[in-house]
Amino acid sequence: MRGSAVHFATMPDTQAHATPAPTLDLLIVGAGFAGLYLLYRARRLGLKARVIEAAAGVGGTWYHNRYPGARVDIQSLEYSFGFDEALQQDWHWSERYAAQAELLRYANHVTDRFGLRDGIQFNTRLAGAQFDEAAQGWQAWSDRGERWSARFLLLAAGPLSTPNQPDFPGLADFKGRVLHTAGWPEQAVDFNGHRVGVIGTGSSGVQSIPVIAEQAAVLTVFQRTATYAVPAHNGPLDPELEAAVKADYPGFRARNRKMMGGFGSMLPPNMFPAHSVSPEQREELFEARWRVGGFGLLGAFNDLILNPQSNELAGDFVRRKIRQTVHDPVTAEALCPTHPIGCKRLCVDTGYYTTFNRPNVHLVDLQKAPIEHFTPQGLVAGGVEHRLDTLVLATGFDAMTGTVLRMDLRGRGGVSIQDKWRAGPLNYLGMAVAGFPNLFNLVGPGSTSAVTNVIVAIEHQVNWITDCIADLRSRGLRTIEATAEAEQAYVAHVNTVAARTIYLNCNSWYLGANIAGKPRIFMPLFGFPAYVDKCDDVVRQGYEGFVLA
Ligand code: N01
Repeated sequence: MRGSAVHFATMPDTQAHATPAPTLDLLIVGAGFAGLYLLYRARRLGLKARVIEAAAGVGGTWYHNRYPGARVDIQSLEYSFGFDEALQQDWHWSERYAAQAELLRYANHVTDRFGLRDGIQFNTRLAGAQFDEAAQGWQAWSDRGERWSARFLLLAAGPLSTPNQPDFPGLADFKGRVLHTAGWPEQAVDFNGHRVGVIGTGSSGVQSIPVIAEQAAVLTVFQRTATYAVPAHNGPLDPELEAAVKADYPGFRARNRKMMGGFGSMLPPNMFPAHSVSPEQREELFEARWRVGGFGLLGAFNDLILNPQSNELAGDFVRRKIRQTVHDPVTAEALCPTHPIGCKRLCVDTGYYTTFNRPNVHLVDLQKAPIEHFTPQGLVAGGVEHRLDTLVLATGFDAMTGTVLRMDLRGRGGVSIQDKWRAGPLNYLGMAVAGFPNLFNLVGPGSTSAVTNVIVAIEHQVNWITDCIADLRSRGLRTIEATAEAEQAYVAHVNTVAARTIYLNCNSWYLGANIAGKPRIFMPLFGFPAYVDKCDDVVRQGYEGFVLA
Protein backbone atom coordinates (compact mmCIF):
# COMPACT_ATOMS: atom_id res chain seq x y z
CA MET A 1 0.00 0.00 0.00
CA ARG A 2 1.49 3.32 -1.02
CA GLY A 3 2.27 5.71 1.75
CA SER A 4 0.94 3.51 4.53
CA ALA A 5 3.80 4.32 6.88
CA VAL A 6 6.20 7.18 7.32
CA HIS A 7 9.62 5.87 6.42
CA PHE A 8 12.49 8.12 5.53
CA ALA A 9 15.37 6.94 3.42
CA THR A 10 18.22 8.94 4.88
CA MET A 11 20.20 11.41 2.85
CA PRO A 12 23.34 9.76 1.49
CA ASP A 13 26.40 10.81 3.57
CA THR A 14 28.23 12.32 0.64
CA GLN A 15 25.30 14.65 0.24
CA ALA A 16 25.62 16.17 3.68
CA HIS A 17 28.07 18.68 2.26
CA ALA A 18 26.83 21.37 -0.06
CA THR A 19 27.70 21.11 -3.72
CA PRO A 20 28.42 24.32 -5.59
CA ALA A 21 25.74 24.69 -8.23
CA PRO A 22 22.55 22.76 -8.88
CA THR A 23 22.70 20.70 -12.06
CA LEU A 24 18.96 21.03 -12.74
CA ASP A 25 16.83 24.15 -12.80
CA LEU A 26 13.77 22.19 -11.73
CA LEU A 27 13.22 18.85 -10.07
CA ILE A 28 9.54 17.99 -10.51
CA VAL A 29 7.98 15.32 -8.32
CA GLY A 30 5.05 13.53 -9.95
CA ALA A 31 3.93 12.89 -13.52
CA GLY A 32 0.22 13.53 -13.16
CA PHE A 33 -1.36 16.44 -14.99
CA ALA A 34 0.58 19.01 -12.91
CA GLY A 35 3.97 17.36 -13.46
CA LEU A 36 3.35 16.93 -17.18
CA TYR A 37 2.37 20.54 -17.73
CA LEU A 38 5.28 21.75 -15.57
CA LEU A 39 7.71 19.84 -17.74
CA TYR A 40 6.09 21.20 -20.90
CA ARG A 41 6.32 24.80 -19.65
CA ALA A 42 9.83 24.36 -18.29
CA ARG A 43 11.10 23.14 -21.64
CA ARG A 44 9.45 26.01 -23.50
CA LEU A 45 11.21 28.42 -21.17
CA GLY A 46 14.55 26.71 -21.76
CA LEU A 47 14.77 25.40 -18.20
CA LYS A 48 16.56 22.15 -17.46
CA ALA A 49 13.95 19.98 -15.75
CA ARG A 50 13.60 16.39 -14.66
CA VAL A 51 10.43 14.65 -13.48
CA ILE A 52 10.55 11.74 -11.07
CA GLU A 53 7.46 9.59 -10.68
CA ALA A 54 6.88 6.77 -8.19
CA ALA A 55 4.56 4.86 -10.54
CA ALA A 56 5.52 3.01 -13.70
CA GLY A 57 3.52 5.41 -15.87
CA VAL A 58 2.08 8.90 -16.18
CA GLY A 59 -1.40 9.99 -15.10
CA GLY A 60 -1.17 10.36 -11.33
CA THR A 61 -4.59 9.82 -9.85
CA TRP A 62 -5.79 8.21 -13.09
CA TYR A 63 -2.91 5.76 -12.96
CA HIS A 64 -3.75 4.49 -9.49
CA ASN A 65 -7.55 4.79 -9.24
CA ARG A 66 -8.53 1.98 -11.63
CA TYR A 67 -11.45 0.70 -9.58
CA PRO A 68 -14.57 -0.31 -11.51
CA GLY A 69 -16.70 2.70 -12.31
CA ALA A 70 -13.90 5.25 -11.83
CA ARG A 71 -14.59 8.35 -13.88
CA VAL A 72 -14.27 12.09 -13.65
CA ASP A 73 -17.01 14.12 -11.93
CA ILE A 74 -16.51 17.24 -14.09
CA GLN A 75 -17.52 17.10 -17.74
CA SER A 76 -14.71 15.86 -20.00
CA LEU A 77 -14.89 18.94 -22.24
CA GLU A 78 -13.97 20.98 -19.14
CA TYR A 79 -11.68 18.51 -17.36
CA SER A 80 -8.88 18.72 -19.92
CA PHE A 81 -5.93 20.93 -20.77
CA GLY A 82 -6.65 24.26 -22.41
CA PHE A 83 -3.07 25.41 -23.00
CA ASP A 84 -2.81 24.12 -26.55
CA GLU A 85 -5.52 24.83 -29.10
CA ALA A 86 -4.51 21.99 -31.43
CA LEU A 87 -4.63 19.51 -28.54
CA GLN A 88 -8.10 20.53 -27.46
CA GLN A 89 -9.37 20.49 -31.04
CA ASP A 90 -7.85 17.11 -31.92
CA TRP A 91 -8.79 15.20 -28.79
CA HIS A 92 -12.22 13.61 -28.80
CA TRP A 93 -13.84 12.48 -25.56
CA SER A 94 -16.19 9.57 -26.01
CA GLU A 95 -18.38 10.30 -22.97
CA ARG A 96 -19.82 13.25 -21.10
CA TYR A 97 -17.83 12.12 -18.05
CA ALA A 98 -14.72 10.24 -19.18
CA ALA A 99 -13.84 6.97 -17.51
CA GLN A 100 -10.46 6.28 -15.92
CA ALA A 101 -9.08 4.33 -18.93
CA GLU A 102 -9.82 7.20 -21.32
CA LEU A 103 -8.32 9.76 -18.92
CA LEU A 104 -5.18 7.64 -18.68
CA ARG A 105 -5.03 7.45 -22.49
CA TYR A 106 -5.32 11.24 -22.56
CA ALA A 107 -2.45 11.66 -20.09
CA ASN A 108 -0.32 9.35 -22.25
CA HIS A 109 -1.36 11.20 -25.41
CA VAL A 110 -0.31 14.54 -23.90
CA THR A 111 2.99 13.00 -22.79
CA ASP A 112 3.84 11.70 -26.24
CA ARG A 113 2.33 14.53 -28.26
CA PHE A 114 4.66 17.01 -26.56
CA GLY A 115 7.62 14.59 -26.34
CA LEU A 116 7.72 14.64 -22.55
CA ARG A 117 8.38 10.97 -21.82
CA ASP A 118 12.17 11.20 -22.00
CA GLY A 119 12.10 13.81 -19.25
CA ILE A 120 10.41 11.47 -16.77
CA GLN A 121 12.12 8.89 -14.60
CA PHE A 122 9.53 6.29 -13.55
CA ASN A 123 9.52 3.93 -10.56
CA THR A 124 11.35 6.57 -8.58
CA ARG A 125 9.98 7.97 -5.35
CA LEU A 126 11.33 11.13 -3.75
CA ALA A 127 12.39 10.18 -0.24
CA GLY A 128 13.67 13.56 0.89
CA ALA A 129 15.24 16.85 0.02
CA GLN A 130 17.22 19.46 1.86
CA PHE A 131 17.68 23.11 1.07
CA ASP A 132 21.37 23.73 0.52
CA GLU A 133 22.20 27.24 1.76
CA ALA A 134 25.54 27.40 -0.02
CA ALA A 135 24.25 26.26 -3.40
CA GLN A 136 20.94 28.06 -2.96
CA GLY A 137 19.04 25.09 -4.23
CA TRP A 138 17.76 21.68 -3.25
CA GLN A 139 19.63 18.44 -2.75
CA ALA A 140 17.13 15.63 -3.23
CA TRP A 141 17.32 11.86 -2.99
CA SER A 142 15.16 8.88 -3.82
CA ASP A 143 14.33 5.87 -1.69
CA ARG A 144 17.06 4.01 -3.64
CA GLY A 145 19.67 6.63 -2.87
CA GLU A 146 19.75 8.38 -6.25
CA ARG A 147 20.50 12.08 -5.94
CA TRP A 148 19.66 15.28 -7.73
CA SER A 149 20.52 18.88 -7.18
CA ALA A 150 18.12 21.49 -8.46
CA ARG A 151 17.57 25.21 -8.07
CA PHE A 152 13.82 24.66 -7.58
CA LEU A 153 11.91 21.76 -6.13
CA LEU A 154 8.38 21.48 -7.51
CA LEU A 155 6.07 19.09 -5.69
CA ALA A 156 3.36 17.91 -8.07
CA ALA A 157 2.53 14.74 -6.17
CA GLY A 158 -1.21 15.38 -6.00
CA PRO A 159 -3.65 16.39 -3.26
CA LEU A 160 -5.28 12.94 -3.18
CA SER A 161 -2.41 10.50 -3.61
CA THR A 162 -1.81 8.88 -0.22
CA PRO A 163 -4.57 6.34 0.47
CA ASN A 164 -6.19 6.30 3.89
CA GLN A 165 -6.07 2.75 5.16
CA PRO A 166 -7.82 2.69 8.55
CA ASP A 167 -6.27 0.45 11.15
CA PHE A 168 -9.20 -1.93 11.73
CA PRO A 169 -8.53 -4.39 14.56
CA GLY A 170 -7.66 -7.84 13.22
CA LEU A 171 -7.58 -6.80 9.54
CA ALA A 172 -4.26 -8.64 9.14
CA ASP A 173 -6.03 -11.90 10.11
CA PHE A 174 -8.59 -11.56 7.32
CA LYS A 175 -7.90 -14.34 4.80
CA GLY A 176 -9.80 -12.81 1.88
CA ARG A 177 -8.54 -10.29 -0.67
CA VAL A 178 -8.17 -6.66 0.42
CA LEU A 179 -8.21 -3.92 -2.23
CA HIS A 180 -8.05 -0.14 -1.93
CA THR A 181 -9.82 1.90 -4.58
CA ALA A 182 -6.77 4.19 -4.78
CA GLY A 183 -4.30 1.36 -5.36
CA TRP A 184 -6.31 -0.84 -7.67
CA PRO A 185 -4.50 -3.62 -9.59
CA GLU A 186 -3.90 -3.17 -13.32
CA GLN A 187 -5.62 -6.47 -14.16
CA ALA A 188 -9.42 -6.42 -13.98
CA VAL A 189 -10.73 -7.87 -10.71
CA ASP A 190 -13.37 -10.57 -11.10
CA PHE A 191 -16.05 -10.39 -8.40
CA ASN A 192 -18.22 -13.15 -9.89
CA GLY A 193 -19.62 -15.35 -7.16
CA HIS A 194 -17.80 -13.34 -4.45
CA ARG A 195 -19.15 -12.03 -1.19
CA VAL A 196 -17.80 -8.50 -1.35
CA GLY A 197 -17.71 -5.83 1.35
CA VAL A 198 -17.14 -2.15 0.52
CA ILE A 199 -16.18 0.19 3.34
CA GLY A 200 -16.67 3.85 2.46
CA THR A 201 -19.34 5.79 0.59
CA GLY A 202 -17.51 8.84 -0.72
CA SER A 203 -16.98 9.34 -4.49
CA SER A 204 -14.90 6.16 -4.85
CA GLY A 205 -17.48 4.03 -3.05
CA VAL A 206 -20.40 5.65 -4.85
CA GLN A 207 -18.82 5.00 -8.25
CA SER A 208 -17.63 1.45 -7.59
CA ILE A 209 -20.61 0.05 -5.63
CA PRO A 210 -23.08 -0.10 -8.57
CA VAL A 211 -20.53 -1.82 -10.83
CA ILE A 212 -19.37 -4.33 -8.21
CA ALA A 213 -23.03 -5.09 -7.35
CA GLU A 214 -23.62 -6.29 -10.91
CA GLN A 215 -20.98 -9.01 -10.51
CA ALA A 216 -20.83 -9.96 -6.86
CA ALA A 217 -22.96 -12.73 -5.39
CA VAL A 218 -23.49 -10.59 -2.31
CA LEU A 219 -22.37 -7.00 -1.76
CA THR A 220 -22.40 -5.50 1.72
CA VAL A 221 -21.85 -1.75 1.92
CA PHE A 222 -20.48 -0.48 5.23
CA GLN A 223 -21.49 3.17 5.56
CA ARG A 224 -20.21 5.49 8.28
CA THR A 225 -21.64 8.70 6.85
CA ALA A 226 -24.43 8.79 4.29
CA THR A 227 -23.50 10.72 1.19
CA TYR A 228 -25.21 13.08 -1.24
CA ALA A 229 -25.02 11.79 -4.81
CA VAL A 230 -26.39 13.63 -7.83
CA PRO A 231 -26.99 11.90 -11.16
CA ALA A 232 -24.29 12.10 -13.82
CA HIS A 233 -26.66 11.24 -16.68
CA ASN A 234 -23.52 10.02 -18.33
CA GLY A 235 -23.55 8.87 -21.91
CA PRO A 236 -21.83 9.41 -25.25
CA LEU A 237 -20.63 12.96 -25.67
CA ASP A 238 -23.22 15.01 -27.55
CA PRO A 239 -21.61 15.83 -30.94
CA GLU A 240 -23.47 19.13 -31.14
CA LEU A 241 -22.18 20.21 -27.75
CA GLU A 242 -18.66 19.15 -28.72
CA ALA A 243 -18.87 21.15 -31.96
CA ALA A 244 -20.23 24.20 -30.15
CA VAL A 245 -17.45 24.12 -27.55
CA LYS A 246 -14.74 23.51 -30.13
CA ALA A 247 -16.02 26.42 -32.25
CA ASP A 248 -14.65 28.69 -29.52
CA TYR A 249 -12.69 26.59 -27.06
CA PRO A 250 -10.58 29.53 -25.77
CA GLY A 251 -13.75 31.50 -25.06
CA PHE A 252 -15.25 28.49 -23.27
CA ARG A 253 -12.13 28.11 -21.11
CA ALA A 254 -12.12 31.83 -20.33
CA ARG A 255 -15.77 31.73 -19.23
CA ASN A 256 -15.01 28.74 -17.00
CA ARG A 257 -12.10 30.55 -15.39
CA LYS A 258 -14.59 33.20 -14.23
CA MET A 259 -16.65 30.58 -12.38
CA MET A 260 -16.10 29.99 -8.65
CA GLY A 261 -14.93 26.44 -9.30
CA GLY A 262 -13.19 27.07 -12.62
CA PHE A 263 -15.90 25.12 -14.46
CA GLY A 264 -19.65 25.09 -15.01
CA SER A 265 -20.16 27.98 -17.44
CA MET A 266 -22.50 25.74 -19.46
CA LEU A 267 -24.95 25.94 -16.56
CA PRO A 268 -24.11 29.08 -14.57
CA PRO A 269 -25.62 29.52 -11.11
CA ASN A 270 -28.90 31.36 -10.73
CA MET A 271 -28.11 34.72 -9.17
CA PHE A 272 -30.89 34.80 -6.59
CA PRO A 273 -31.25 33.16 -3.16
CA ALA A 274 -33.33 30.08 -2.37
CA HIS A 275 -35.82 31.95 -0.20
CA SER A 276 -36.58 34.53 -2.89
CA VAL A 277 -38.88 32.14 -4.77
CA SER A 278 -41.98 30.16 -3.80
CA PRO A 279 -41.62 26.53 -2.66
CA GLU A 280 -43.12 25.37 -5.98
CA GLN A 281 -40.70 27.45 -8.04
CA ARG A 282 -37.84 26.22 -5.87
CA GLU A 283 -38.79 22.61 -6.48
CA GLU A 284 -38.95 23.27 -10.23
CA LEU A 285 -35.53 24.90 -10.23
CA PHE A 286 -33.95 22.03 -8.25
CA GLU A 287 -35.72 19.54 -10.48
CA ALA A 288 -34.46 21.21 -13.66
CA ARG A 289 -30.88 20.95 -12.44
CA TRP A 290 -31.35 17.37 -11.25
CA ARG A 291 -32.44 16.52 -14.80
CA VAL A 292 -29.25 18.09 -16.22
CA GLY A 293 -27.14 16.22 -13.64
CA GLY A 294 -23.76 16.93 -12.07
CA PHE A 295 -22.62 19.64 -9.68
CA GLY A 296 -25.00 22.23 -11.18
CA LEU A 297 -27.58 21.39 -8.50
CA LEU A 298 -25.59 23.53 -6.08
CA GLY A 299 -26.01 26.47 -8.45
CA ALA A 300 -29.81 26.34 -8.33
CA PHE A 301 -29.51 29.39 -6.02
CA ASN A 302 -26.64 31.68 -5.22
CA ASP A 303 -26.67 31.06 -1.45
CA LEU A 304 -26.71 27.28 -1.10
CA ILE A 305 -23.06 27.16 0.00
CA LEU A 306 -23.36 30.29 2.12
CA ASN A 307 -26.66 30.09 3.98
CA PRO A 308 -27.38 27.01 6.16
CA GLN A 309 -31.17 27.45 5.82
CA SER A 310 -30.98 27.55 2.02
CA ASN A 311 -28.55 24.66 2.07
CA GLU A 312 -31.05 22.64 4.10
CA LEU A 313 -33.64 23.09 1.31
CA ALA A 314 -31.25 21.57 -1.22
CA GLY A 315 -30.45 18.75 1.22
CA ASP A 316 -34.18 18.09 1.66
CA PHE A 317 -34.62 17.92 -2.10
CA VAL A 318 -31.97 15.19 -2.40
CA ARG A 319 -33.33 13.31 0.62
CA ARG A 320 -36.75 13.25 -1.08
CA LYS A 321 -35.09 11.81 -4.18
CA ILE A 322 -33.43 9.10 -2.10
CA ARG A 323 -36.72 8.15 -0.43
CA GLN A 324 -38.45 8.02 -3.84
CA THR A 325 -35.68 5.86 -5.30
CA VAL A 326 -34.89 3.33 -2.57
CA HIS A 327 -37.72 0.87 -1.99
CA ASP A 328 -36.91 -0.32 1.53
CA PRO A 329 -37.77 2.58 3.87
CA VAL A 330 -35.21 1.60 6.52
CA THR A 331 -32.42 1.48 3.94
CA ALA A 332 -33.64 4.74 2.39
CA GLU A 333 -33.57 6.47 5.76
CA ALA A 334 -30.05 5.21 6.48
CA LEU A 335 -28.93 6.53 3.07
CA CYS A 336 -30.24 10.03 3.81
CA PRO A 337 -27.36 12.35 4.76
CA THR A 338 -27.82 14.83 7.58
CA HIS A 339 -24.80 17.12 7.09
CA PRO A 340 -25.02 20.20 4.84
CA ILE A 341 -25.02 19.33 1.16
CA GLY A 342 -21.76 20.27 -0.56
CA CYS A 343 -19.87 20.40 2.73
CA LYS A 344 -18.19 17.19 1.66
CA ARG A 345 -17.49 17.03 -2.05
CA LEU A 346 -20.70 16.09 -3.81
CA CYS A 347 -20.65 12.67 -5.47
CA VAL A 348 -21.74 12.36 -9.09
CA ASP A 349 -23.27 8.94 -9.54
CA THR A 350 -24.60 6.43 -11.99
CA GLY A 351 -27.20 4.25 -10.33
CA TYR A 352 -25.88 4.51 -6.76
CA TYR A 353 -29.17 4.69 -4.87
CA THR A 354 -31.02 2.21 -7.13
CA THR A 355 -28.28 -0.32 -6.43
CA PHE A 356 -29.75 -0.70 -2.93
CA ASN A 357 -32.93 -2.12 -4.51
CA ARG A 358 -30.99 -5.16 -5.72
CA PRO A 359 -31.60 -8.31 -3.71
CA ASN A 360 -27.83 -9.03 -3.50
CA VAL A 361 -26.95 -5.64 -1.94
CA HIS A 362 -27.14 -4.88 1.79
CA LEU A 363 -26.37 -1.71 3.70
CA VAL A 364 -24.79 -1.77 7.15
CA ASP A 365 -25.15 1.55 8.95
CA LEU A 366 -21.95 1.83 10.97
CA GLN A 367 -23.50 4.57 13.10
CA LYS A 368 -25.77 1.90 14.53
CA ALA A 369 -23.49 -1.12 14.09
CA PRO A 370 -19.83 -0.01 14.25
CA ILE A 371 -17.04 -2.22 12.95
CA GLU A 372 -15.65 -4.11 15.96
CA HIS A 373 -12.97 -6.30 14.44
CA PHE A 374 -12.05 -8.51 11.54
CA THR A 375 -11.97 -12.31 11.62
CA PRO A 376 -10.27 -14.64 9.14
CA GLN A 377 -13.65 -14.92 7.32
CA GLY A 378 -14.92 -11.37 7.40
CA LEU A 379 -15.77 -8.61 9.82
CA VAL A 380 -17.94 -8.15 12.88
CA ALA A 381 -20.08 -5.00 13.04
CA GLY A 382 -22.69 -4.42 15.70
CA GLY A 383 -22.24 -7.98 16.95
CA VAL A 384 -22.97 -9.53 13.52
CA GLU A 385 -20.32 -11.33 11.49
CA HIS A 386 -20.36 -10.53 7.77
CA ARG A 387 -18.55 -13.22 5.79
CA LEU A 388 -16.51 -11.79 2.91
CA ASP A 389 -14.27 -13.09 0.15
CA THR A 390 -13.12 -9.63 -0.92
CA LEU A 391 -12.94 -6.38 1.01
CA VAL A 392 -12.81 -3.08 -0.88
CA LEU A 393 -11.55 -0.12 1.07
CA ALA A 394 -13.06 3.02 -0.46
CA THR A 395 -11.79 4.95 2.53
CA GLY A 396 -10.28 7.90 0.74
CA PHE A 397 -7.02 9.71 1.28
CA ASP A 398 -4.79 11.48 3.74
CA ALA A 399 -5.60 14.47 1.58
CA MET A 400 -3.59 17.56 0.68
CA THR A 401 -0.77 17.06 3.20
CA GLY A 402 -0.38 13.26 3.49
CA THR A 403 2.01 12.84 0.58
CA VAL A 404 4.27 15.78 1.41
CA LEU A 405 4.42 14.79 5.09
CA ARG A 406 5.72 11.36 4.07
CA MET A 407 8.79 13.04 2.56
CA ASP A 408 11.84 14.04 4.56
CA LEU A 409 11.82 17.68 3.47
CA ARG A 410 14.13 20.05 5.27
CA GLY A 411 14.26 23.76 4.72
CA ARG A 412 16.60 26.41 6.12
CA GLY A 413 18.46 25.30 9.25
CA GLY A 414 17.34 21.70 8.68
CA VAL A 415 13.79 22.42 9.87
CA SER A 416 11.57 19.55 8.80
CA ILE A 417 8.24 19.95 7.06
CA GLN A 418 6.76 17.76 9.82
CA ASP A 419 7.77 20.36 12.42
CA LYS A 420 6.74 23.24 10.22
CA TRP A 421 3.27 21.78 9.63
CA ARG A 422 2.72 20.30 13.11
CA ALA A 423 -0.23 22.62 13.82
CA GLY A 424 -1.43 22.62 10.20
CA PRO A 425 -0.07 23.27 6.71
CA LEU A 426 1.24 26.83 6.78
CA ASN A 427 1.66 28.13 3.25
CA TYR A 428 1.52 31.24 1.14
CA LEU A 429 -0.70 31.39 -1.96
CA GLY A 430 -1.17 27.64 -1.71
CA MET A 431 2.27 27.19 -3.21
CA ALA A 432 5.12 28.40 -1.02
CA VAL A 433 6.29 27.74 2.55
CA ALA A 434 8.37 30.15 4.64
CA GLY A 435 11.73 28.61 5.50
CA PHE A 436 11.59 26.43 2.39
CA PRO A 437 12.96 28.70 -0.36
CA ASN A 438 12.56 27.74 -4.02
CA LEU A 439 10.03 25.07 -3.15
CA PHE A 440 6.59 25.19 -4.74
CA ASN A 441 3.86 22.75 -3.78
CA LEU A 442 1.20 22.42 -6.44
CA VAL A 443 -2.53 21.97 -5.81
CA GLY A 444 -1.85 21.47 -2.13
CA PRO A 445 -3.16 23.21 0.99
CA GLY A 446 -4.10 26.82 0.36
CA SER A 447 -4.75 26.19 -3.32
CA THR A 448 -8.20 26.05 -4.86
CA SER A 449 -7.54 22.57 -6.24
CA ALA A 450 -9.97 20.51 -4.17
CA VAL A 451 -12.91 22.82 -4.70
CA THR A 452 -12.29 23.54 -8.36
CA ASN A 453 -11.75 21.80 -11.64
CA VAL A 454 -8.25 20.70 -10.71
CA ILE A 455 -6.88 20.95 -14.27
CA VAL A 456 -7.82 24.61 -14.40
CA ALA A 457 -6.15 25.09 -11.00
CA ILE A 458 -3.07 23.24 -12.23
CA GLU A 459 -2.73 25.30 -15.40
CA HIS A 460 -2.97 28.51 -13.44
CA GLN A 461 -0.43 27.51 -10.79
CA VAL A 462 2.02 26.07 -13.32
CA ASN A 463 1.85 29.25 -15.40
CA TRP A 464 2.33 31.41 -12.32
CA ILE A 465 5.26 29.38 -10.99
CA THR A 466 7.11 29.00 -14.28
CA ASP A 467 6.60 32.68 -15.14
CA CYS A 468 7.98 33.53 -11.71
CA ILE A 469 11.03 31.31 -12.19
CA ALA A 470 11.67 32.77 -15.65
CA ASP A 471 11.33 36.26 -14.18
CA LEU A 472 13.81 35.52 -11.39
CA ARG A 473 16.25 34.07 -13.87
CA SER A 474 16.05 37.08 -16.15
CA ARG A 475 16.79 39.34 -13.18
CA GLY A 476 19.70 37.22 -11.97
CA LEU A 477 17.89 36.28 -8.76
CA ARG A 478 18.42 32.88 -7.22
CA THR A 479 15.88 32.43 -4.48
CA ILE A 480 12.30 33.25 -3.65
CA GLU A 481 10.90 32.58 -0.21
CA ALA A 482 7.56 33.35 1.42
CA THR A 483 7.66 35.38 4.62
CA ALA A 484 6.21 33.95 7.83
CA GLU A 485 3.88 36.96 8.11
CA ALA A 486 2.51 36.44 4.61
CA GLU A 487 1.76 32.79 5.20
CA GLN A 488 0.06 33.45 8.55
CA ALA A 489 -2.15 36.04 6.92
CA TYR A 490 -2.85 33.81 3.93
CA VAL A 491 -3.90 30.76 5.98
CA ALA A 492 -6.13 33.02 8.09
CA HIS A 493 -7.66 34.34 4.84
CA VAL A 494 -8.36 30.79 3.57
CA ASN A 495 -10.17 30.00 6.82
CA THR A 496 -12.03 33.32 6.90
CA VAL A 497 -13.38 32.59 3.42
CA ALA A 498 -14.39 29.07 4.51
CA ALA A 499 -16.09 30.44 7.61
CA ARG A 500 -18.49 32.39 5.38
CA THR A 501 -19.66 29.09 3.90
CA ILE A 502 -21.08 25.81 5.15
CA TYR A 503 -17.68 24.12 4.65
CA LEU A 504 -16.79 24.07 8.34
CA ASN A 505 -20.02 22.28 9.34
CA CYS A 506 -19.10 18.65 8.70
CA ASN A 507 -16.16 16.24 8.99
CA SER A 508 -14.63 16.39 5.53
CA TRP A 509 -11.21 15.61 4.16
CA TYR A 510 -11.01 19.34 3.26
CA LEU A 511 -10.63 19.84 7.03
CA GLY A 512 -8.41 16.81 7.59
CA ALA A 513 -11.24 15.42 9.71
CA ASN A 514 -11.09 11.96 8.11
CA ILE A 515 -7.63 11.25 9.58
CA ALA A 516 -7.28 10.75 13.32
CA GLY A 517 -5.00 13.34 14.92
CA LYS A 518 -4.76 15.60 11.86
CA PRO A 519 -5.08 19.31 12.75
CA ARG A 520 -8.58 20.53 11.88
CA ILE A 521 -7.90 23.34 9.45
CA PHE A 522 -9.78 24.09 6.25
CA MET A 523 -7.13 23.50 3.60
CA PRO A 524 -8.46 24.48 0.16
CA LEU A 525 -9.29 28.04 -0.80
CA PHE A 526 -12.83 28.55 -2.05
CA GLY A 527 -13.16 30.81 -5.08
CA PHE A 528 -10.94 30.45 -8.14
CA PRO A 529 -11.31 33.92 -9.73
CA ALA A 530 -10.40 35.76 -6.52
CA TYR A 531 -7.39 33.48 -6.09
CA VAL A 532 -6.19 34.28 -9.62
CA ASP A 533 -6.58 38.01 -8.88
CA LYS A 534 -4.62 37.62 -5.64
CA CYS A 535 -1.77 35.80 -7.39
CA ASP A 536 -1.66 38.46 -10.14
CA ASP A 537 -1.68 41.18 -7.55
CA VAL A 538 1.25 39.64 -5.69
CA VAL A 539 3.31 39.81 -8.89
CA ARG A 540 2.20 43.38 -9.63
CA GLN A 541 3.34 44.38 -6.14
CA GLY A 542 6.82 42.98 -6.82
CA TYR A 543 6.16 39.55 -5.31
CA GLU A 544 4.56 40.91 -2.19
CA GLY A 545 4.89 38.48 0.71
CA PHE A 546 8.05 36.94 -0.72
CA VAL A 547 11.71 37.71 -0.21
CA LEU A 548 13.75 37.56 -3.41
CA ALA A 549 17.51 37.20 -3.25
O1 N01 B 1 -12.82 9.33 -0.19
P1 N01 B 1 -13.78 10.08 0.85
P2 N01 B 1 -13.07 9.00 -1.73
N1 N01 B 1 -14.50 3.34 8.96
O2 N01 B 1 -12.88 10.57 1.92
C1 N01 B 1 -15.27 6.27 4.90
C2 N01 B 1 -11.94 12.59 -5.30
N2 N01 B 1 -12.54 11.55 -6.10
O3 N01 B 1 -11.90 8.21 -2.22
O4 N01 B 1 -17.49 10.17 5.65
C3 N01 B 1 -15.56 3.44 8.15
O5 N01 B 1 -14.64 11.04 0.17
C4 N01 B 1 -15.69 7.71 5.00
O6 N01 B 1 -16.62 7.88 6.02
P3 N01 B 1 -16.78 9.36 6.70
C5 N01 B 1 -13.03 13.54 -4.83
O7 N01 B 1 -12.50 14.82 -4.68
C6 N01 B 1 -13.15 11.95 -7.22
O8 N01 B 1 -14.38 8.42 -1.95
O9 N01 B 1 -15.38 9.85 6.97
N3 N01 B 1 -15.63 4.25 7.10
C7 N01 B 1 -16.23 7.95 3.59
O10 N01 B 1 -17.51 7.42 3.45
C8 N01 B 1 -13.40 12.93 -3.52
O11 N01 B 1 -14.03 13.82 -2.63
C9 N01 B 1 -13.77 11.03 -7.99
O12 N01 B 1 -17.57 9.10 7.92
C10 N01 B 1 -14.55 5.01 6.86
C11 N01 B 1 -15.27 7.12 2.75
O13 N01 B 1 -14.69 6.14 3.61
C12 N01 B 1 -12.05 12.49 -3.02
O14 N01 B 1 -11.38 12.00 -4.16
C13 N01 B 1 -13.80 9.70 -7.65
C14 N01 B 1 -13.41 4.94 7.66
C15 N01 B 1 -14.16 7.93 2.19
O15 N01 B 1 -14.69 8.92 1.37
C16 N01 B 1 -12.09 11.39 -2.00
O16 N01 B 1 -13.05 10.41 -2.40
C17 N01 B 1 -13.17 9.32 -6.49
C18 N01 B 1 -13.42 4.07 8.76
N4 N01 B 1 -12.38 3.98 9.59
C19 N01 B 1 -12.53 10.26 -5.73
N5 N01 B 1 -12.50 5.82 7.16
C20 N01 B 1 -14.44 11.52 -9.17
O17 N01 B 1 -15.59 11.36 -9.35
C21 N01 B 1 -13.07 6.39 6.10
N6 N01 B 1 -14.30 5.91 5.91
C22 N01 B 1 -13.63 12.32 -10.08
